Amino acid sequence: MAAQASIPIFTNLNELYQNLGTSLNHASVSPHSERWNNLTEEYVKRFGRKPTYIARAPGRVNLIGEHIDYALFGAFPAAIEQDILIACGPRDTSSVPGGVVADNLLAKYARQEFAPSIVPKDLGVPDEHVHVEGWHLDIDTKKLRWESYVKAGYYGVLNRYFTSKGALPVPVDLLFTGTVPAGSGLSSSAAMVVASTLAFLAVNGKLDDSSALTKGELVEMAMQNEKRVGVNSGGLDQAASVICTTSSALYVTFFPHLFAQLIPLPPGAVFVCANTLVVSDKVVHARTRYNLRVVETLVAARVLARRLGVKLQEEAGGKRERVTLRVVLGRWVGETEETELGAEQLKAALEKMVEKMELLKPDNADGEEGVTLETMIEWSGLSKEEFTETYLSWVDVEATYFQLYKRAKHVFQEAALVLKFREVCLHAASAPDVDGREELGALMNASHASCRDLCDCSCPELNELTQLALDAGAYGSRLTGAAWGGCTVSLVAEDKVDEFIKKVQQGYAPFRELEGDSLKEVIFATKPSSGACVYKFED
Ligand code: NG1
Repeated sequence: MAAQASIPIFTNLNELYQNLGTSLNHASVSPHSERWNNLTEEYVKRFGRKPTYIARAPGRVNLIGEHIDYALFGAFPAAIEQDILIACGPRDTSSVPGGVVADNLLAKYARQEFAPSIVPKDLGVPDEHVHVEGWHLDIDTKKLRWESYVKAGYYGVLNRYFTSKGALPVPVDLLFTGTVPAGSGLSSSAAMVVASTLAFLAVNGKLDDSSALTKGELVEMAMQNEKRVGVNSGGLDQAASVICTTSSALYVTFFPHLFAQLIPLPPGAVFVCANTLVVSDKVVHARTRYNLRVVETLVAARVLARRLGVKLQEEAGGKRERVTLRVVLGRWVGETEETELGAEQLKAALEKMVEKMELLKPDNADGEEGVTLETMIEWSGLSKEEFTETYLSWVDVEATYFQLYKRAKHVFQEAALVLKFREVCLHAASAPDVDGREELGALMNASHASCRDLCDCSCPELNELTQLALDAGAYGSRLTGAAWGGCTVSLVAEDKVDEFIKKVQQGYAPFRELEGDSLKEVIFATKPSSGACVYKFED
């Protein structure tokens, strides 16, 4: 299975470039070798010696399946060519153990220096048995700071490999460069966290032996790491950034555990990303947007379970189960460990469940089918204290009306669209006379409508750009990623890409004056790229 594979380590640059795949003409990346060489030369200038590794992690475009990964349903991303590269190497050993100097080729990201501090657990036992309670690195979860993603990547490595006092992390110099536009829904954050995690693993010698992490384990680690930045994300970005390959998209699910399947896309299908140029800052708006969606879907799951008569596991000590919509669905149709739902059964169960959504509608139509905090608590069957402890103590959210009905309906409908998308791709791959592009386009359009109307994560510019894309001949078009800005993704016939880009450029005012590289940066065709890897410099 794709998640069991090991993380590729290259010692030959030609092999590495081949693994990255070929760029389409429209892709906005400079030739691979130039970027990699330039990064290495800059590293030598800034740190006085060659790096020992370069870690690479790509961004991703999610083709379908938005805001459902944290409800543990599957999504369908593909890695893109745009990526984060980190040249790294140990600094001299007289430096603070584990200390980090992180520099960025982009001058607006100022150099950062930090070191983790150890919190010892038990000082009364001999040194080598002293276990480290944890590591501390200051991460400001209220502000967007580039080094937060570096620290997040470091945490997982520290907590997995440096838990006894005998072993200390080496001091490290890092130099970053990136082509994934920030705040654009193409997952620059996950690419930063995955690449940082890989860089710290590599420099500390944790990728070299047979016990090195698998791709799946790296995904799990990066998922935990990214939560430290203050966004309670699911795992789709990290999975795409780590597991994808050049020829396929990835069907990735999270229940009962991470499962990833590489799925070929139909021939002649090209996905074009167009950036609205509305920057959506996930961290700053987390309390009213992303994290609010996470809480709304979790509370919806509890209320739904109660109304459908689905059992919740409440522990004797008073701990309440924070059940997800995927788990409620499974229990509702009698799924057990032995009878895990296959794709067909899951699709049927989802369609049946969508019909039950009226159960989450309030009697009055205040707040567009939303409910106040008081009503939500009452519906949950918990006391105010229990509710706060279960749903609000670990996350900061704010709303006058909480939209349980709309969010749950979106999640179930969108999860079914993903399964249909996967089915069409598999069908097209097995029957060469089948052209699945019309069908895929229609599924993408349905997904955009659900994101816009039920998940409320679109914005006027995204709606305008998706409409322009359809008018310009796309089979389908939708927002991608967390949204409220960022990019659209459109399915376009390979031989129509240039014409399509021209039409969208003329239609979307912020693109009209752009040309050359500036235009390629905001609208570009992408082909699935390969996931994260490491280049090791040989002496
Ligand atoms: P982006 O587009 O990277 O902000 C976010 C989450 C995903 C997923 C999508 C919505 C992070 C790191 N990623 O993606 O897990 O929930 O939104 O489908 O927050």
